[in-house]
Amino acid sequence: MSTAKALKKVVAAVILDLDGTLIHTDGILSDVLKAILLKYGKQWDGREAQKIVGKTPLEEATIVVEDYELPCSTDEFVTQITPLLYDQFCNIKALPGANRLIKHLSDHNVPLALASNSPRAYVESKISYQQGWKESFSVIIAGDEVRAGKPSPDIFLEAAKRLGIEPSRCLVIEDSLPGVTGGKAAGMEVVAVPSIPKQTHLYIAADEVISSLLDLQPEFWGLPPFDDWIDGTLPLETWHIGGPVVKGFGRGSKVLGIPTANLSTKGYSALLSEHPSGVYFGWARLSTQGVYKMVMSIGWNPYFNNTEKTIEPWLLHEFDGDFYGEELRLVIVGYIRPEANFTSLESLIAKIHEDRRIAERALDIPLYLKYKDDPYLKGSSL
Ligand code: ADP
Ligand code: RBF
Ligand code: MG
Repeated sequence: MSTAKALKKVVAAVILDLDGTLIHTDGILSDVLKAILLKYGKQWDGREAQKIVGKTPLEEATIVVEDYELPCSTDEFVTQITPLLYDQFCNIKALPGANRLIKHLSDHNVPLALASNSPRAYVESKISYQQGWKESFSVIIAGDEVRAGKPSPDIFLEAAKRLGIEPSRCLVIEDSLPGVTGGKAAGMEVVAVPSIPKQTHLYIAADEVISSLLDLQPEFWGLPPFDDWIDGTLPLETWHIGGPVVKGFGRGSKVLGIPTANLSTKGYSALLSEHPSGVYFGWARLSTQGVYKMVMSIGWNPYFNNTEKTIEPWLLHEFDGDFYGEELRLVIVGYIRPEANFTSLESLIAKIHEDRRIAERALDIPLYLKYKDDPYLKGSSL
């Protein structure tokens, strides 16, 4: 990103949290909880997700047993859930930007620690499925290796001690409130990457709040900057989404003069929860018409304060009319910026047009142009 904001502080080491920060543990955790609760005749409603982020497994179990009034002890619950979780660790995905961050810091020899509230055995198992991670951390410290887990500072202080670096020269990156609290209590700098939507206001203790690891600017902390941005864009591992075009909020063209062909979010909740909100771009295929450049936002559209996370692709082409019901397929190739709020509609519109210009130009670069031929856009059902 281009803006050269002031240096915040120079740090000498980075301490990373695991669940919710580097890996998308939520996905498997809610699946496993759903399955167990069903056995007790209860239905998991996802509301506890907020209460259990950043907690130790024992604390999580206590919350679930109490909330659902399960006829078992917390220990029994842990015994039941543990093998089911282990079975799923291989299915946990790295969050966008996690591999990039770990590789960048370790390539530049920045001392790196992993500090997780999860027990050591869980941590070892989870990271064994992520290529190159174990070797990148000079210190790994787990919740059962200190007297008290986060929000206590113990885990962070122990990580600093083992790294041989003063706590005040450590930068913590954390998604959860207990983690942010623990990092600050340890006297460290803390960047929060909230894994739960629309809770930014709760993270006031953090030194910076970003919406995903893609937005981290290591140079703010005196660390080597990323050098992978190209003309205002960050190349991503491509991903796909598609389906029939549905009615959206009915304000894209009307209020903004920018039509966005909405896809139904049904069936895509996992995909959407895995991808941070923000502005992305790529290629779009409309079944009857062809392949077009595309720029889109994913998220809650802070300016309109939506309650649902939606995907809003703007096809960069003038069409004669609407194409509701037609199949639309998208290949997402890169990232532009986080979602933002704006003080006026005009400034939101101006920003979206700037996104369009960035995407239009970038998609002519061979690196991105090649995905115009992605097999997904030529699917046989089209
Ligand atoms: P909605 O709120 O129903 O999504 P919009 O005002 O955002 O309505 O308009 C989106 C609709 O406009 C699309 O579903 C599509 O049928 C049509 N449309 C026409 N041109 C475009 C374009 N260039 N990009 C996206 N959608 C377009
Ligand atoms: N809405 C926001 O509130 N904040 C944004 O930063 C934002 N960025 C957008 C970027 C692009 C490229 C597009 C197509 C839309 C963006 N919107 C943003 C979403 C816009 O609010 C949405 O399309 C309308 O609300 C129509 O439903
Ligand atoms: Mg729309």
